[in-house]
Amino acid sequence: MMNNLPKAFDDFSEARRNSFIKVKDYKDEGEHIVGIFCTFTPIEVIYAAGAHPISLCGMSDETIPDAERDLPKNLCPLIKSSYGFALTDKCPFTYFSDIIVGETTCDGKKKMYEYLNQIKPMHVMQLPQATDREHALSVWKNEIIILKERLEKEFNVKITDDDLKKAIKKCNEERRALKELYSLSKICPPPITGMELHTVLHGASFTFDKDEQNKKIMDMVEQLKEEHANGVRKVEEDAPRILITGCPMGGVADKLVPIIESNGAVVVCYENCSGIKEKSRLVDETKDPVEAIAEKYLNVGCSVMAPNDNRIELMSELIDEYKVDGVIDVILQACHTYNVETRRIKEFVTGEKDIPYMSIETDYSQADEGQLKTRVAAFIEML
Ligand code: BJ8
Repeated sequence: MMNNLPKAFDDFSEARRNSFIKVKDYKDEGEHIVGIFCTFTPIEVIYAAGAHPISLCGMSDETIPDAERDLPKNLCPLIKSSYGFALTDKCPFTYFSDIIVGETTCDGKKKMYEYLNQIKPMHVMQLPQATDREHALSVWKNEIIILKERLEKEFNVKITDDDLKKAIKKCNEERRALKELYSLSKICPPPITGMELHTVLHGASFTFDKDEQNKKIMDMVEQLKEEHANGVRKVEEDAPRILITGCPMGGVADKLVPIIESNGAVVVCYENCSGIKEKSRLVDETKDPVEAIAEKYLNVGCSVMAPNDNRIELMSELIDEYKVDGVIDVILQACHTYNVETRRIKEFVTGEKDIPYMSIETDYSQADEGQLKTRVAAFIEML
């Protein structure tokens, strides 16, 4: 693979580290930071309150032994790692958060929030997982209003409909720019590798200045398209095209994606929360802002929803649009909802879409690297 990365790529690979400094600057200037954990968090409400949302999801096993003093060993690594960072004050984002917003998604997360609330003020949104759409929508709308009122009280501000509309516009602009970026991988062969794509998406989730970020992304898209048109190729024409689905990839991408790509395949699409899952649908800018925000987030195809038809619907579109040759479903150890859902995903992928599927259960350690290399190589061999 050729290494012709646009200059802005370095900014995204350093974005998380740079944000550590930025978050302190914001605090020194009296601005507010809101820690978040999940794709269900309606970040528009946080922006409308004049605050900065930042992801607190733990992505390394460094703090897991500390977390296991309070939490069971057989719990998802994302939950343990996140809690461990808060417990040990090792994450500046958690340390500087004025308040943390969580949702009642999986059981492990919502029970962990009870302990996290002893370290930091928390606001937990009750996520309706009901199948009755009208009922769920009215509950979720109400939860958004309760969040709005909590932030107004915490930060002594008044959030107007106009503030919400401006925030919706800002978030939609970011979604549009990111869509342009990951849509590059629809090209055969893609002008960007899966690891590069992950690096930019990951970096973007830690970038505060969204206008600057959008510009860098659009410049990068133009540059990569131009190079591709001029015959630059970093991926082989016949490289098998992989879609990754399942749990968030923050803590496993550095281990798994290089294994996939060093075996001659290329990751063209991340359907999960590290990628397209939240970005694929915009918030309707023409509707009442609370209603529009509620509708958008309730459509997130996460396995905590039952039934989770939205995941199947999005995967179906993505498999076709990205001309996917094989699907890898990544399950973090002890994530029951994604683990249970593997059967439905496998049946859909190998049945209706008629392409190969494999599931991988892993954690943040390097212990299974050898086993992953063997299994992934065998999977790619048959594509
Ligand atoms: S919208 S995927 S970010 S809940 S992996 S903590 S589900 S046991 S992270 Fe997630 Fe929101 Fe869904 Fe996305 Fe629990 Fe599973 Fe762990 Fe998970």
